Amino acid sequence: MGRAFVYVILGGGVAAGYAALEFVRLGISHGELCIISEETDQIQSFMLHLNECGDYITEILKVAPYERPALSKGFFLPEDPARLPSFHTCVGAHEERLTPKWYREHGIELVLGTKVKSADVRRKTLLTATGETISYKILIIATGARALKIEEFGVRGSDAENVCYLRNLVDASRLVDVMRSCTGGNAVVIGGGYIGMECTAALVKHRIKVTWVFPEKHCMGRLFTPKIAAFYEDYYKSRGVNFIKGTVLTSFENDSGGKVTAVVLKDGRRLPADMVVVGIGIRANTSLFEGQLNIEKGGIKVNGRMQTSNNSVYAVGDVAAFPVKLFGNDIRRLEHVDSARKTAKHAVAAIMVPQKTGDLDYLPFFYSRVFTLSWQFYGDNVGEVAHYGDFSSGRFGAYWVDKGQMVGAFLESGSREEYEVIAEAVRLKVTVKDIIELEREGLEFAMRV
Ligand code: FAD
Ligand code: NAD
Ligand code: ISD
Repeated sequence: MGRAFVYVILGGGVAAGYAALEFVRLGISHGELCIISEETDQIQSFMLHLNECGDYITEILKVAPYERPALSKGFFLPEDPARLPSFHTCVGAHEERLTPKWYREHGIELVLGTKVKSADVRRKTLLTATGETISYKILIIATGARALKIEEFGVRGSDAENVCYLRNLVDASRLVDVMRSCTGGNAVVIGGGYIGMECTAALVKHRIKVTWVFPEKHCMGRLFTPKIAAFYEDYYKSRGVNFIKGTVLTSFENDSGGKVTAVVLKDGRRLPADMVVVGIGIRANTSLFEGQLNIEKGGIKVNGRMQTSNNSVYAVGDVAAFPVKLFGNDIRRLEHVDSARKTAKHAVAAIMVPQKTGDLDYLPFFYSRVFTLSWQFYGDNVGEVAHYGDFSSGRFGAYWVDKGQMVGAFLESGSREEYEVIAEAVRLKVTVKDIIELEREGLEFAMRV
């Protein structure tokens, strides 16, 4: 059994949605494009389990591409939380909202709730878990990443009903259910990165007391300086969050039903817990293509047109390792939504209008929103750091300067215009002669550029 398409997108996350919109804008015909994704929502996986006449049910419960960032933000609001269909792509970039109806109207085949088990790039085929072979002329790999499990670090217990991860809609729905059952109780959050930071804020808003545990000296070690981290940590402390740093989890204690009742740390401490959230990083979903395509930095290596080592195959989003022109074409694998959106659009342009499409010129952009705080970062966090502003009032920022040029900029609580100017200063790699003067001038420096 098999079907053939001109274009196939493997993966139905953020990048897939933005790629689909670009395909339509650039003029594909009905029946040319297919998106295959294993992602389901909680109700769908439940129904698939129970139901014999699954076709009708799965048709109405399909999960078309959505804005994954919404899961740790709007989806977790205690009052009036965001639910699909409100955050389908591409609303996160203030573009059209692509509902299942939109895909139907544009003749795009959605093969959802379906995992691709193997790929053969020589034959240009994908084999699904349902036994179907789908062939393509051009493939876009948009398989994203999976959350790392504690078992990969030798700790058991991920399957307990009150241990939560967060990567997809099923995880998010489960986390909401567990949070709602733990109001007034204790949570332990493991991992000091984005998931730890955003989930801790959500737990506090659900009136759960959080102990946040991570191995580094400060939170968000991949991006924040100690001074920036100290501001957010103080804010979290003011909201009742307890920090345990420089250690990791070694085991859980469980009740007779298997539920976790306490977390045991390497430093010997034992933390009573009604629930646990684990956010210890991700691995890009490259396995289908290992041995067939070039891999670098844990991702599928592509050129500036998002093309892999096979001419008919492109890779975008979290799974792609691509040359960042601004950093001298250094190969980077970014794990952020803006990069997923822009690499996806660029790949489609390179496929549909190759003569007009050069190499992507991308300015890395990361952001987060927690409680009433929000920050944006542009560029690269290497070199010397110049902090500026007033850390006590929450109006502050930082610049990173490498070899006399501005390479990175961070700002808390900026206006749209302020974010635009810091982004531009990094894009232009403006020359910085005196770092002390830069610190003194702060935002004014970028405003003058
Ligand atoms: P994904 O969106 O992960 O999509 C990959 C898709 O491929 C999934 O649907 C998956 O099921 C499917 N798939 C994988 N393998 C197969 C297979 N074999 N067969 C079929 N389907 C398959 N970034 C920010 O910049 N700002 C934020 O505020 C932010 N918040 C986030 C909050 C959360 C909770 C999470 C988890 C991430 C957040 N991110 C954020 C990161 C951002 O969401 C990712 O960078 C982005 O989703 C990457 O898009 P993608 O399409 O490459 O991968
Ligand atoms: P992360 O890489 O941001 O942080 C991982 C954290 O886990 C680090 O503190 C690390 O030291 C710690 N850790 C690693 N191994 C550990 C271990 N064995 N035991 C205990 N701690 C360990 O990853 P994350 O927070 O899990 O986020 C997952 C993905 O989701 C990332 O790609 C991230 O970019 C994305 N995300 C982004 C945003 C955003 O951009 N606002 C929000 C949520 C999620
Ligand atoms: O990029 C994003 C983001 O941070 C969200 O919360 O998209 C979502 C929403 O803007 C879409 O509802």
